[in-house]
Amino acid sequence: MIRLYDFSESGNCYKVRLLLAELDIAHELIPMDILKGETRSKTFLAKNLNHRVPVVEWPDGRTLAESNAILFHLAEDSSLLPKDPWERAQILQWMFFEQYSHEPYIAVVRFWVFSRTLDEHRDELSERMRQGYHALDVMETHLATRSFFVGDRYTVADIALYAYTHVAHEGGFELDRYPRIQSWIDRIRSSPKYISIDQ
Ligand SMILES: N[C@@H](CCC(=O)N[C@@H](CS)C(=O)NCC(=O)O)C(=O)O
Repeated sequence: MIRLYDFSESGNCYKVRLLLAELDIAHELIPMDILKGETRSKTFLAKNLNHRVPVVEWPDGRTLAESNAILFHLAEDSSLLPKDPWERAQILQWMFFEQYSHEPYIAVVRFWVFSRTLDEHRDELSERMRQGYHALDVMETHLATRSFFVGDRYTVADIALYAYTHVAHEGGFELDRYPRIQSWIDRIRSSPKYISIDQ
């Protein structure tokens, strides 16, 4: 059985938990407390030199880090990852967008709130919020003509973007401004095997 090294509040880890639930993949959860530096132990560094969760470990000892790489690998041969090369490239486009233009703003501000370190980051906050809103604007515009991000069906691109978007309000982002994103959130929540971030 595979193991998921996990931090429950992390959207990056939730992406993997959601995918595992959607695909009914048996797994063991290994909770890690990043606030206590547990991902910096020698044992964990042997699994991911970059000291971050999520990490998935296979029974033969192989490990894979980076949430979106994990989604891409675990979803192979499922309905969540199309076979078509053009659609796969579009999925990667949105996953890279998530990591470069979305997560560093929306997830990071939420983490500052969660870790009660907002005051230490006051000087960076308005720029992070501006860039986070830009990411939400891009998503809202893209969803004007489609129900999901790629190929008009639920894929790993949606899971990657959903994880931090649906909790963006926890960082102070006003999701009420984005009706199409809200409808897309509702569509993902209505998937029969959906689990919430705190489940
Ligand atoms: N790009 C990575 C980011 C992973 C990441 O930032 N993980 C955080 C929790 S959300 C972490 O483990 N931080 C612990 C640390 O920095 O020591 C991914 O998508 O998996």
